Amino acid sequence: MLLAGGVGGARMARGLVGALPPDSLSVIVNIGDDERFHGLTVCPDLDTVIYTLGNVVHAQQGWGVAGDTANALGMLRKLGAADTWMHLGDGDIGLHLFRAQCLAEGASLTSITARIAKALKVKAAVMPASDDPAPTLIETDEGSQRFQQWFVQQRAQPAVRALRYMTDEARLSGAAAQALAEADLIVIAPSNPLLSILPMLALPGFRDALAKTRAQRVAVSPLIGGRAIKGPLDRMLGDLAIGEGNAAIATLYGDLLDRLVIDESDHADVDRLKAAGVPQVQLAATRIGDRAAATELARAVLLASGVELNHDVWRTA
Ligand code: FO1
Repeated sequence: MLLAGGVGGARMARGLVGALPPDSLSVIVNIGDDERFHGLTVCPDLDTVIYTLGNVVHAQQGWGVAGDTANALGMLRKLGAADTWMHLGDGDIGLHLFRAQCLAEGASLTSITARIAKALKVKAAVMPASDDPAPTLIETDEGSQRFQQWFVQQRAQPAVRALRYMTDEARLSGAAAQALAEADLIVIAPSNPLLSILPMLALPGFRDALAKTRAQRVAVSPLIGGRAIKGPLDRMLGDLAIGEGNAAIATLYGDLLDRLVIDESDHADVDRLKAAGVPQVQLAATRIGDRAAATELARAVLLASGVELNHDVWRTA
């Protein structure tokens, strides 16, 4: 079972699918980035995980559909539509039209996501953390921004003064609660904790489910040498005075972890992390450069957890 958001989360999911019997993996995905564009509900983290596991993702970008055209977006721009800074390809819009139709018919985001994953030949169970909208708002000196407005339109430049997880009206979905209760191992992907993981932990019932589960709970740090591999995390930690490096990650996850996986180049952090209360610290190669690296990292995490590996994959690689 994986908790994921963003491109780092999708790549970790792909690594786990390479190391496990695919139908033994559930991926609970952040919905705090979800936003409406042109009347359609866009779920970037769900779609990025599904496109990645369905092997159709635009690999260099990490999101969107490989080889996608942008004719619809071109027409929207010609018509002077708002928010065309969010690059939505034609194939991607096809998926958003399908999701909008299903939502209009009263289907839950969980059931729609399962249908999309099946249609795109994704074997892992991919599910939203909640069926209810729970947007993440970014407070900057210019006021409160929707996530994509800050992340994409403003390229995450404005300093973050606070984050608001609008989760009061939302609930942990039944499917996600069940997956958390039944898991043997819960891996928190090397996603941005502030933008992809904490929005899920803020959902009523999520932290409680993580505290009560019998599963081992392992997080992979998204930082190497205190630097984010991708995205604004290290700058945000500074803006929000949360600390830096792996110690800041341990602080953010608090007592929800049984083990923190950090990059082998950060071996000097081990004693300090244990002194700060992290029960176990594992060293691994956490840079997910390509599919092989993602599978290698997944195997290292699974082996340390004593989880039965998918040996024929093991032999072939
Ligand atoms: N990221 C960008 O930097 N620019 C974009 O225009 C953009 C469009 C987009 C469309 C659909 C989608 O699923 C993701 C998209 N992303 C884009 C990535 C997205 O903003 C991020 O992946 C997440 O929201 C944060 O991880």
